[in-house]
Amino acid sequence: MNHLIPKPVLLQPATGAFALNADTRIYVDPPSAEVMAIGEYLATKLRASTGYALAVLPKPDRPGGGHIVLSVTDGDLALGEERYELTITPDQVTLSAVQPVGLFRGVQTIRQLLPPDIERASVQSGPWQIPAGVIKDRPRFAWRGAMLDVARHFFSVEDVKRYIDLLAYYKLNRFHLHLTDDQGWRIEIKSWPKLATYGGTTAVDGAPGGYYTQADYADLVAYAQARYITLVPEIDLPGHTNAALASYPELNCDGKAPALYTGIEVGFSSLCIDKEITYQFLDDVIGELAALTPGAYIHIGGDEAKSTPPDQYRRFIERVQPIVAKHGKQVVGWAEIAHAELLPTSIAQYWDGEVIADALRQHAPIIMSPASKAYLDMKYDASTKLGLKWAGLIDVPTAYTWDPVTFANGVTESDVLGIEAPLWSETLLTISDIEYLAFPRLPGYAEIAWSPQAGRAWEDYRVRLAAQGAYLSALGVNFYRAPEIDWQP
Ligand code: TNX
Repeated sequence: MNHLIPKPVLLQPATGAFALNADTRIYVDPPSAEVMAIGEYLATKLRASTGYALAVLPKPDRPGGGHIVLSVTDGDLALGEERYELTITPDQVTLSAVQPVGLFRGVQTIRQLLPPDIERASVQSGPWQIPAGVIKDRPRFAWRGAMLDVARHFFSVEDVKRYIDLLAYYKLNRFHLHLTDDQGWRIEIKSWPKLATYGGTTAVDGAPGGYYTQADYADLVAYAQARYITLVPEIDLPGHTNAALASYPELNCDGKAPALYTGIEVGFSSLCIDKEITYQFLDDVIGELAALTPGAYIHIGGDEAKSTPPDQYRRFIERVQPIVAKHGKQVVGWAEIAHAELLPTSIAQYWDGEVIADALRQHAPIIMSPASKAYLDMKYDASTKLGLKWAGLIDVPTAYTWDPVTFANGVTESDVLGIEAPLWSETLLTISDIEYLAFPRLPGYAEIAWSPQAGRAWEDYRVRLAAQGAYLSALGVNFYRAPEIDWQP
């Protein structure tokens, strides 16, 4: 039981084990469509490797022994909507939660308590034992995120789904999709079609471009939603907009469209702040995106707007926020947005340097993504081929050993909404590249976001991470065998 990541709040091992067998059923209570779907999700994960039928059924009055029971029970939501309790005896596995989402998080714990072969795609020999004990668990932070940049390089719907699956496995609940940048616009906007059909054709260094149709995007949103992950789409503004400026000359102050861009410089592009059409454009783009996005948030970027004069930048951010609000969404932006007057609901995402003071002054909730700790695109060490190093080298201990609350001066626990690990894709071409930089650092971010700070220590974590290696292998993840970890075969 001692290899779980993220580490549960409370774990009491007992003697004996529950054994999954050909007669095991998954009983759900209540048998609503939502809870049945969670039962099916668990069954699907377990069927491939066990070969068992694992029927998902409404819980009968007398379930008898040998089964897994998932129940939503009454309880105070104020104590944590995602919390769950898992009791394993040789006779039964009982997972209960106050909300379906808690069951989904607890199901990930069940997966990790089974032997690593459980994650294989073909039938394995077992045996399939779950050690007896009790777990009571809930997350530290409400925002436990990962970001993927699909603008510098484009990734298929299938690749993105695989990444979402891996985030779900570590109990993350936000997936931030960086959809637009200088090198490519990746989401179909019906009222401004050339954004995707022209602005989406390029990527860094002449790699193939691409974009998500609105149907593709809706598919990703639903896929994340089925895993209790909120997709947070980002349209990066007012800088990082060369692909848009190249697609529509009227968005440029001089009325001339620049060429498409395939380099990796930042800070050279800006929307035209004093043209009204800019705001018509934003209303259309944000309107279409909001209509496709059930989650509460739209990320407006706001970073590195080095070609937008400061006064214009402030005016711009102050005009964009009400547009997002009008379409029923809450603003998230890189922490620079706090140089402007924020709406009371706007969230600031901290990434580097001095810019946190303005966010604190305005009492904006803060997502901590400090580049020197949480940037998945930084190299592990000087010999890492993929990735960048402007924020430093981030080995696995460095990625794990920080506290989001004490990291930046002046921040207190109540300021911090949570953390997010961004993965920028300048150097990444394939899902295998994504996996190599994300793993094994991502499980550490998941633990920082979920587990109480007081229970976290590197020496304990490194042993648990070593055990995770077998699970990552079984999942087929191309992870970096960090030298600080005694990986098990
Ligand atoms: C900075 S972090 C950026 C991105 C780059 C990244 C590369 C941030 C908000 N902006 O545009 O892709 O560095 O690490």
